[in-house]
Amino acid sequence: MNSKNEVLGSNYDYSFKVLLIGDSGVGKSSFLLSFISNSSHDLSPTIGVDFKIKLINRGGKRLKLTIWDTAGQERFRTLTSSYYRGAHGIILVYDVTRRESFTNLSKTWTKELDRYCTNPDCIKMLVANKVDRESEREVTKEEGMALAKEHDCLFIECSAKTRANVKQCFQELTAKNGGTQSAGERIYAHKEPIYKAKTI
Ligand SMILES: Nc1nc2c(ncn2[C@@H]2O[C@H](COP(=O)(O)OP(=O)(O)OP(=O)(O)O)[C@@H](O)[C@H]2O)c(=O)[nH]1
Ligand SMILES: [Mg+2]
Repeated sequence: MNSKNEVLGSNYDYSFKVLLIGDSGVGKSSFLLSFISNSSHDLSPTIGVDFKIKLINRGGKRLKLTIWDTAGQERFRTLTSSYYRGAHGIILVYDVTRRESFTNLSKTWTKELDRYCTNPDCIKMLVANKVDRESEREVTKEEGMALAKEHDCLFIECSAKTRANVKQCFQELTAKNGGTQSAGERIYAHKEPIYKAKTI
């Protein structure tokens, strides 16, 4: 049985709901595609909300990740707000080559998160995407780390295009007992994630 069928057959121990948020065009869908299918190609803006499932191994347990990919466009904001509920992990994405996508995190996205996220133990991860475009960078790594610290987020710099640090991002997010230092900057020592045990 392949992993897809295992998921469909509910062959997992825990489930973990992840939400991707951030401005339109920062690369949320590309990031997810890069994690799920090992590929990257140009995508159209997301309409509403999409989701993907991936089964990973964590400490000998099978963890089912359900990753919700929201549209960054403002016209979908009312719809996407309902998807924060019950999230175990939230990934806030910005584009290092577009400062506005970074300032909008403070202006909009962290406020949305505080308003709609119902899980006080939710793990937050700040993702600086498109680091492959280093010559066009507008936001430094230090600025990203400072914002992550301010909002109690983990922090990682990634590229959905080259797939650099994409897998590590999800490993960090779902790491139990503090996880590994690895490529991510562990800014803040989070409590152990509260996984939702499978109910039969
Ligand atoms: N160079 C580079 N381009 C990227 C990267 N990630 C995404 N892109 C490009 O950025 C554009 C927008 O990517 P999307 O993944 O559609 O962005 P999104 O955040 O899902 O946008 P919405 O669905 O509108 O919210 C596409 O042309 C991608 O190919 C990256 O890491 N590096
Ligand atoms: Mg998208």
